[in-house]
Amino acid sequence: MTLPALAVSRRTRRTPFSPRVEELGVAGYTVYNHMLLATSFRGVEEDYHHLKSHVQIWDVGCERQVELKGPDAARLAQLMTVRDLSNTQIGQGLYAPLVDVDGGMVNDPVIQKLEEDRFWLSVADSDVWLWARGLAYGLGLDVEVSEPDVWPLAIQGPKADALMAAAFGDAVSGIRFFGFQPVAFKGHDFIIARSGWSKQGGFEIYVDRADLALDLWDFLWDAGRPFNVGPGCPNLIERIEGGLLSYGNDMTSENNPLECGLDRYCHVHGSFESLGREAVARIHDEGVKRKVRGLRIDGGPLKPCVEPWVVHDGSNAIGQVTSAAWSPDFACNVAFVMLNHGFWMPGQSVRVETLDGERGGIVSELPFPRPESAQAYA
Ligand code: THG
Repeated sequence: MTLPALAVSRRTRRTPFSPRVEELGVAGYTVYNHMLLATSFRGVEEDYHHLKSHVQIWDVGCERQVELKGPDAARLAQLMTVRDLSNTQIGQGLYAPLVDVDGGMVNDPVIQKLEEDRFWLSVADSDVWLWARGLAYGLGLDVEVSEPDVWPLAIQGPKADALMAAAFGDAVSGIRFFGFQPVAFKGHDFIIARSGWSKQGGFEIYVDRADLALDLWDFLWDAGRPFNVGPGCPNLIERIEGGLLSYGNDMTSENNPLECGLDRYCHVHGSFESLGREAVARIHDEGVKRKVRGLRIDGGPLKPCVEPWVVHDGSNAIGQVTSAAWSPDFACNVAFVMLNHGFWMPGQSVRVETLDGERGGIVSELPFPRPESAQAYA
C-alpha cells in the first residue's frame, strides 16, 4: 500500500531548517502543529541504529513555543497544568500535562520558566495557543499569549555531548537534565537545554533567529563529522522502547493523565489553582479504569498501526494498541496499549487484531525493561 504524497503549502509550515532536511534526503514528512516534521531519512530502522550508536541533528521546529508573558503569566501556566509549578526556578524546564476541567489531556508540553513573568510552553500537537488565549480572555488575565518564531533543533544520541563540546566547549556540559542556559553563537544568545524526545541523551537549541538557522545547522554538522553525525527525527522504534507517548496517538483529550502513566507529574492533592486538579484528584481517588502499558507482540514485523488495533482476551475487547514497531534490539514487536482494569498487569497475555491478522501479546511495564540479549524476547 503506497500512500499519496503530502501536498506542502503555507498551512503545512516549513521551518528555517527545511532546506537542509531536504538536501539530506528526508524520506517522509508528517504534519505536527500545522508544520512539517520528518519521519525518516534512511528508513526508520537504519535511523534507529544510527540514533542509538552515534548522534543526529533533528529539525523539531514543529515543537512550537506558546509564550505567556506579563503579570498573570505564572498564574495562567499553573491554571493549565496539574503539575505544581510553585517551586520552579528560572532556567528550569518541566514536563507538564495540560488538563481541562474534566480531567482530559489538552497537551503534554515541556514548560520553560524564562523569567518570573515569562514562560514558554513547548507544545505537542494540539492548538494550545488558542486554548491559552481563550482562557486569558475569558478570565480577564493580564497576560500576553503569543506563538513566537522559535524553532527547536535537537542534537540526540550517545555522542551528543561530544558534538556539543566540540561546538561550544565546556559551556554546555554543565547543563543538567531539563535545565537550560543561554549560549552564544555569532553574537546571539540561544537557549540550550539538556532535553529531547529520545532516551539517548542530548540537547535542544531554541532557535529564535531564522537568519542564523542554516549557519547554526552547518556549524553543528561540521562539529559532528568526527562523531558520524547524521540527519534524524523522532524515531518510532526508539520512542516506543523508551516509553515516550505521542499526544494525539497514544493519548488524546479522551484520556486523563493518570491513565497515561503521568502520575508523577500530577500533584492532585496540592492547593494550587489549576483547572484540572479537582477532576484529576477525583479520578485518582476513585481509581483509573484503564492504563497505558507496553506490549510485546508475537511474530515478525507488522504493517504500521495507522489506526488503533483492538485488543481482546479471547472473547471481549479489553483495550487498544495505539503505536507499534518492530524492535531490532528486542527482537520482537513493541507497542503501546491502553488496557482496561483487570488486564494491565505485566505478564498478562492478550490477543491483538493487527493489519496482519490476530497475534498474541504480553503486557510489559514502561519503559520496556532492557532485554538481557538481542534474542531475549524472541
Ligand atoms: N522537546 C521540546 N518540546 C516538545 C517535546 C520535546 N514538545 C512536544 C513533545 N516533545 C512533548 N512531550 C514530551 C514527552 C516527554 C518528554 C518531553 C516532552 C521527556 N520526558 C522525560 C522522560 O520520559 O524521560 C522525563 C521528563 C521529566 O522527568 O520531567 O523528555 O521533546 N522542546
